[in-house]
Amino acid sequence: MTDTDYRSAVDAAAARLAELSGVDHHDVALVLGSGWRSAAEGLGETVAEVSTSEVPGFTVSAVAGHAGTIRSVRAGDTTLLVFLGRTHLYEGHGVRQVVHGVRTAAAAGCSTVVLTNGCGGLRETWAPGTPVLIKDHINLTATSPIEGANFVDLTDLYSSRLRWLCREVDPSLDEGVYVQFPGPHYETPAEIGMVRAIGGDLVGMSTVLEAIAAREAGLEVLGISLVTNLAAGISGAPLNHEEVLEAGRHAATRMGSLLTSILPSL
Ligand code: 8IG
Repeated sequence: MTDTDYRSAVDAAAARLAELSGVDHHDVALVLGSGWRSAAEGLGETVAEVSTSEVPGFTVSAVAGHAGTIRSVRAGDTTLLVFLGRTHLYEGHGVRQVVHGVRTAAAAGCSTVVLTNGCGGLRETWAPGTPVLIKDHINLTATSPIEGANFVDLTDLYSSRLRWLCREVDPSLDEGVYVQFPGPHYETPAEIGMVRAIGGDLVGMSTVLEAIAAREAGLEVLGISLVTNLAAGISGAPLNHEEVLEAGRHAATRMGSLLTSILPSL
């Protein structure tokens, strides 16, 4: 891979995925973030499971709870490409690595991507385990996955059509603005005060760069956050990675049925 071309790496990844899975076209990509892993069970019939280490261009993750696996799943007439785990910006491998999965999904034929994450919530009514639809984002990473002078429009990035479909399935779903910080440290209470002031509702360390790359690749994007903790300074208690993972595990059943009911209508 040269400095100016990621295309060949993406095409190689999609070709290898087709070869390993025996499925040459996928329809919908699903990226499962922290706490979403068990939501992958029951989505459909797993046709193939490959490790990201077998597919060109993926970095191997070292964070607990973020193992890199890609599944090809048949759900009725839809073929899903399910990414269990993602590369985060804070791992330091660069933005291309962060968005390699989304670009590979587009090259594999996907026209829709569902980006999920675990995050901190700013509204006290969002108890740990509450899913929230992402309606927009604020990018505080100071970077972009777009290379070159491609002025990609981000209006309605988080498809209002797909959010509407979700709320038809589950009218109790709230919506919020997701703010991506680089991490890996959590925010200070003062930073959460800033997030509130600029209109953010959810804070996390993923999703935004992937959503931008997905839009550039022409995909329709659905973003769903799972609030696993109140953002720093809201409850007064310190944030703990194990608690965050535990809240996710508890909410997984609800997330699984949410995904199962919306995927057929995507
Ligand atoms: I899970 O409170 C999870 N990920 N930045 N802040 C940020 N990322 C998170 C948080 C949080 N909780």
